[in-house]
This record gives sequence, C-alpha cells and structure tokens, in this order.
Amino acid sequence: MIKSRITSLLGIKYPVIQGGMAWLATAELAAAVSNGGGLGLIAAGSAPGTWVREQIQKARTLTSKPFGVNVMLLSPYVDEVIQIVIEEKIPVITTGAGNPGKYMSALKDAGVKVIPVVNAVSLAKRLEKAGVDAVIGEGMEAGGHIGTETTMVLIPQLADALQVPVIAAGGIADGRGMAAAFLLGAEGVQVGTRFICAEECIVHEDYKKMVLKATDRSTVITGQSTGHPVRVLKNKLARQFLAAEAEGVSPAELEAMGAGKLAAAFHGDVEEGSVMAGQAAALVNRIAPAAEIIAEMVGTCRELLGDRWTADL
Ligand code: TUI
Repeated sequence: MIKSRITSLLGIKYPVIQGGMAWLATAELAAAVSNGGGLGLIAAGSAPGTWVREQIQKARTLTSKPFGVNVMLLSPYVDEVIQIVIEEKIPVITTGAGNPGKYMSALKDAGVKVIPVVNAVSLAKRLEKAGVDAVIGEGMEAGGHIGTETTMVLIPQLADALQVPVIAAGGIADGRGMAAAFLLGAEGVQVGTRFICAEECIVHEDYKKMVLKATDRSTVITGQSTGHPVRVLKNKLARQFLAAEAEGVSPAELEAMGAGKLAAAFHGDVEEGSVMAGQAAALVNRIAPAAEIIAEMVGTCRELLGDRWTADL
C-alpha cells in the first residue's frame, strides 16, 4: 500500500503541492490551489517583503484553507521575507535555489514547517539532519532554475536515503506522472507548469498560449555556462542567450542579459522575455480552474494505483 504523510503534515486533502513560480504564483493561484484541496503557495521570488505581506493578506480573503510561501533563497529580500512568514504565522514554506539551513532554527522555533527543494541526495541528507519536515526532489525536467538529475532517478534515491517524506517535482503534469511518482517512493507531488494554465494564474495570456502550444522539443536550458541553468521555452531571448554562451560571453554579461526578463514575459513579452516552463509544458493542453486540474490528476492517479491507493493518500 502506498501511504502519504504529506496530507496530515500539511492539513490538506490531496498530496498536490503547487510549484513556487516567481511572478506567476500570486495570492489568486495560491488560494485556488488550496481551495481545490492541494497546498497553494505565494512565490516571494525577488519581491520585497511588503509585496509578500500584501499577497498573504489577499490570499486570506480568498481562502480559509492553509497555504504557504515559496522563498527563493537568492532573493535580496530573503531575510525580510522569512521575518514576514514568521510574523504572519504562515504554516509552511518551500524554498528554492539554495540551502535554507541558516533560517532553520528561527523557522522551527516559530512553528513554520520547512520543505526545501533539493536536486541532490547529499544536500537532502544534510537538510534532514537540520530538521526539515519533508523535501521536494526536483528533477531537471522542471522549469526555471534546475539541477542535473532526472525525477525518475532522483526520487527513489531520496526515498531510500531519507526518513522524512519526499515530494516529487519535475515533469509531473497529469495523473500518470502523479501515479509514477508514488511508485518511485514519493508521498506527494509538486506541480508547477500545469498550474501556469490554471484559470486563476494571472500571468499574461500569451505566456499561457506558449505553454499550450509547447511540444516535446520546446524547452531549452540556458545558463549552463554561468552555473545557473534555467529551463525556458524557446524564443528570441533563449536563442540569443544560447548563441552568446556558445561565443563564450562572460557569465556577468550573460546574467545581465537575463535580468528582469521573467517580469517581461509575465507582462506578455514572450519573445524577448524569459518564459520559464518545464518539459511538462508538452503535456498541458487546456486552461482549467486549479481545482479541476487537481481533481483530474487525483482521479487518474487513483484509478491507476487501484488497490495501492489508500484513504490517506
Ligand atoms: O528555485 C527553483 N526554480 C527557480 S528559482 C528562479 S529565480 C532564478 N533565476 C535565475 C537564476 C537563479 C534563480 C527560477 N526558477 N527551483 C527549485 C530549485 N532549487 N532548483 C534547484 C534548486 C537548488 C539549487 C541549489 C536547491 C538547493 C541548492 O543548494 C545549493 C547549496 O547551497 O548547496
């Protein structure tokens, strides 16, 4: 029997966690995912604390269910975001793009559950010792900033190495992926790209259209030479970036080329902006309410797992 400790850990109905997508994961999406029985999160990205606090307050007007904050650890505002999470009594954070170790004691003392995204087994083991409540193992199929391992090989290794529950991320956009993740040893899934095409995601409609049109060859990884690999949908910016990398342009110049470009895409400049999305974009074919996406994924997963599905999953 497959079990999930994630639903009881987080007080949610289904073990479906929304990905922390900077700019895209606002109060509207977070509330819609939580209302649908998953765990919605507001992505702090590189936004100042005041914005994060406003979003938390807005989400509270849209849902009475638990929701979290995704903390992007490379943000210049990370210290104030952590402080606001504590002050606002947010029950859970997920973290990305770094090691949340130095914030662990403050967060644990305040009763905030911490679920870091990891892309390597060694980091996951260190973070388990530091007291995290679960980990999100993210394969390189994911969108945005990624590691090098695939979901298929990372998840069983994490499940073997850790006592805390593992949530699978990267490439999961339907009930088949969800069922596969459970068979690999995960106890929950994190879904990002599919929720870009949630009705409640406030990103520009041209960004959503690009995800809907994506096929198996639509994403590329930029930034391999800078040490910050980022998976995006192929467009003019991505082609220019890859050409510059091939010419040996310096990491500092490349970083400058990418700066502010996610915001541009968010506002609809999908040729010169950075349209971050995972390989699972090829699996996303319709816009639907977040609750419907969750219900469909859970329904298919339940059918596929048959007797292996348990009531607490
Ligand atoms: O964080 C993400 N995805 C992101 S963050 C982001 S903003 C950004 N843009 C350009 C460059 C850098 C960031 C866009 N997409 N996903 C979770 C994730 N976390 N992926 C990889 C990691 C990660 C990387 C290193 C987690 C831990 C880590 O630890 C390094 C260490 O300190 O040991």
